[in-house]
Amino acid sequence: MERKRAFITGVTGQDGSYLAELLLAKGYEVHGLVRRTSTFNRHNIEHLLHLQGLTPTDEKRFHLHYGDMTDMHSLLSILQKVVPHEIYNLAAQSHVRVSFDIPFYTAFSDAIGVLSLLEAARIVSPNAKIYQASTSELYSGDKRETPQNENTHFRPRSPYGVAKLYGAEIARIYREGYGMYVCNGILFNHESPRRGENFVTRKVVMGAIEVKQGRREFLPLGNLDARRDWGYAPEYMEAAWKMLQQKKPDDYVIATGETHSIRELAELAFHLVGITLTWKGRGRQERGVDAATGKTIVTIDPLYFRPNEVEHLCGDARKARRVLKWRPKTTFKELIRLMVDAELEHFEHHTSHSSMVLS
Ligand code: NAP
Ligand code: G4F
Repeated sequence: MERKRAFITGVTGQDGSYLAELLLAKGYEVHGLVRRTSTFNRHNIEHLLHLQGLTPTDEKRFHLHYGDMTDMHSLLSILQKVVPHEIYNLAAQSHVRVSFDIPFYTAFSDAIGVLSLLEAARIVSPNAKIYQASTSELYSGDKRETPQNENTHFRPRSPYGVAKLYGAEIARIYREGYGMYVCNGILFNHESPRRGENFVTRKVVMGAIEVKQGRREFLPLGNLDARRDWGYAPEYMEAAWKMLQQKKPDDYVIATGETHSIRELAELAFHLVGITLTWKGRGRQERGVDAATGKTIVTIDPLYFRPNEVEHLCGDARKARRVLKWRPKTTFKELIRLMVDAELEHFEHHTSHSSMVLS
């Protein structure tokens, strides 16, 4: 039987690397889109590249192709060459606060990029099943509208969210208009040791360890009261794959159904490294204090505030549970613990400081 071929955009990112791992384990031939960069940024997929070619007869099942979501010609020519059975569009400028700094670029890659890929697929690979990485940032985060599910109305609050809304809607339009197999995975926040260092879970985990080890005095954060529904990234990629194995394409919310504030996240991460965090003061003067020493170890820095905030996210993934037989396994506490453990192991081997200036 012919081997299944998958094309993954965003393969160097957190999700793309886990998805590549998953599909290779399932026997797929995997093709990933990579951007040309001056310094290599393939640390998330290095282990997969090293897995192959160990002997001259090794079959090569993981291939990388240069291209960019803002360059439709590159997408067209890769699809023409690969003719994939499945396409996973994970590439995006994925940082919400940064999208306020670079709204045009965010729109080109996260909105028009989706259109380019769909149009390229429609022309050269119309039978491919397509997964579009949609997001809980489509929702307003209004507390009165939680938990959010597939029927909750969309009202994005950032340039990122509105670019992703275009992506989600154009994906639906290609499904309904052209009969293409296109699914939106409306994924709530999902994290892992491979999470980018300027997303809050990884930043807090790294910061707590650095404070504990005396590498930094304090950790600057933004809005402590926002709430997120955090799951474990590899499990969410399993859900993405399942969406493309159904008879009919559809949209699915993927979430844990549990929500926690940034404040709770900080308390837990510091607790896991042996520090009891207590809070003093209010508003911008609020600070996190080490209960044992009285030292300030968390501060509020307006640099990390967003012009608009999605305050409250909590997903209702009952449809995915019913149709895809998917359910989250890793709890919030287990997730943060596994991130702390991975970071401690990493710190043992690397001694350099992290940089959190632009998080
Ligand atoms: P990530 O770690 O930031 O990875 C983003 C990937 O997209 C990277 O491989 C990046 O390449 C690539 N990329 C960015 N702009 C590109 C462009 N113009 N052309 C080609 N590639 C480009 O993101 P993630 O957390 O894995 O998320 C994967 C997808 O799911 C994203 O679309 C994100 O918006 C969406 N999503 C994520 C979450 C979450 O909680 N993680 C939740 C909902 C939706 P470089 O390595 O070259 O930068
Ligand atoms: O970790 P974050 O930057 O993730 P955010 O904005 O929720 O976006 C992530 O999840 C989305 C799914 O809902 C994805 F679509 C998106 O691509 C990305 O993966 O921030 C989480 C929360 C926010 O409310 C933010 O205001 O943490 C708050 N926060 C507080 N202090 C901070 C900080 N966020 C960051 N990045 N850095 C801080 O210092």
